[in-house]
Amino acid sequence: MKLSFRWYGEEDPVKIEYIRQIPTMHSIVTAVYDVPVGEKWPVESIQKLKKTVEDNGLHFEVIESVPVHEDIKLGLPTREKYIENYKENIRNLGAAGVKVICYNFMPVFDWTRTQLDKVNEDGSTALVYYRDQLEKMDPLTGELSLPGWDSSYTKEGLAEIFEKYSKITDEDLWTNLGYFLGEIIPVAESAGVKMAIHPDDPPYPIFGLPRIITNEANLDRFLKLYDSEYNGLTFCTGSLGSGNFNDIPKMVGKFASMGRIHFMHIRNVKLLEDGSSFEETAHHSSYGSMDIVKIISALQSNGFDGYIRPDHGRMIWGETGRPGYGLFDRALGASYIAGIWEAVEKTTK
Ligand code: CS2
Ligand code: MN
Repeated sequence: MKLSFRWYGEEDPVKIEYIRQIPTMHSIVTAVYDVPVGEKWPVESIQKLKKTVEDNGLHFEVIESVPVHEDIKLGLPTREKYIENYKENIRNLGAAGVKVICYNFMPVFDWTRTQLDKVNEDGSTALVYYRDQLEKMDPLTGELSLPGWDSSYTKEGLAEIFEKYSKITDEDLWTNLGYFLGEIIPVAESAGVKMAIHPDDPPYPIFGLPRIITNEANLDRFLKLYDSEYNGLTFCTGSLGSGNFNDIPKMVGKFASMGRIHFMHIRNVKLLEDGSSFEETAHHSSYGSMDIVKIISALQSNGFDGYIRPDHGRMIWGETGRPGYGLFDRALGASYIAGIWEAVEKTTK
């Protein structure tokens, strides 16, 4: 297992010098952030990022994310140009030593929460998703501001994209994803880069938009769309785990044994009784609905040797900055993961 940590580049309030001080840290997960979605990343930007990471004693092997242009998800004729750019990005990243590229296929919105600063009893704050709050939100009024999505949409732009998606069914999205994989996976194979789709978060439709990377049956279907080791998964325990229909340790074991998990995002969520609300918690199993020891045991007993990063943390010790992506709680999560990994390894051999 290779322990890794997400870093948002020079703009990130978390310093890369601090990330390297987390025990057993192996690699930085990052991206080129100043290029619009769908365009080519300049080779100089990739090289600069690689140098910064390597100068700090860390590996530059995982990219999160190379975002997929909406025209590809919508299956529009203009997708061809964006797919060609995507292939070029895969080739250039592979040439720079990148081994895994994380991406997602969620229409319009990436991860969605209804509140970014819910105060816990201990004074820390966390990201939460409450169904009743979501039902009151209307993205088309233009007042919505969500952390994980492209804030460059204007009110009109958003209305337009919703109109385009109103004609897209789940089956259309599957077809468009299959087409995309058919184009990019052969390129990934020859570039030596494993593609790893991130599941939808939360794993059910929101605002009437289709979502398909949500559960075990759909992950099976996804892997069969293009049967190659290079067509794999970013297994995010928090995203898949916020659907009460997903048995996370079982799914981790199954997909790891198939050699199709290339990247793990480990975090905990506490599922609330209504079945479609949840709170992000500290990583420790006792705080949420995920059993992190079972998850790590399932990885080890099925031969997982990919990258793991702690996913979203709470804000603790007065830290401010990008919600979910502070240094402190994610560093605690990284140490917790590394500790369990060592314990399971030493007690099962
Ligand atoms: C999020 C996402 O849960 C997560 O990991 O931070 O933004 C994630 O990076 C993307 O969905 C991956 O494409
Ligand atoms: Mn994730």
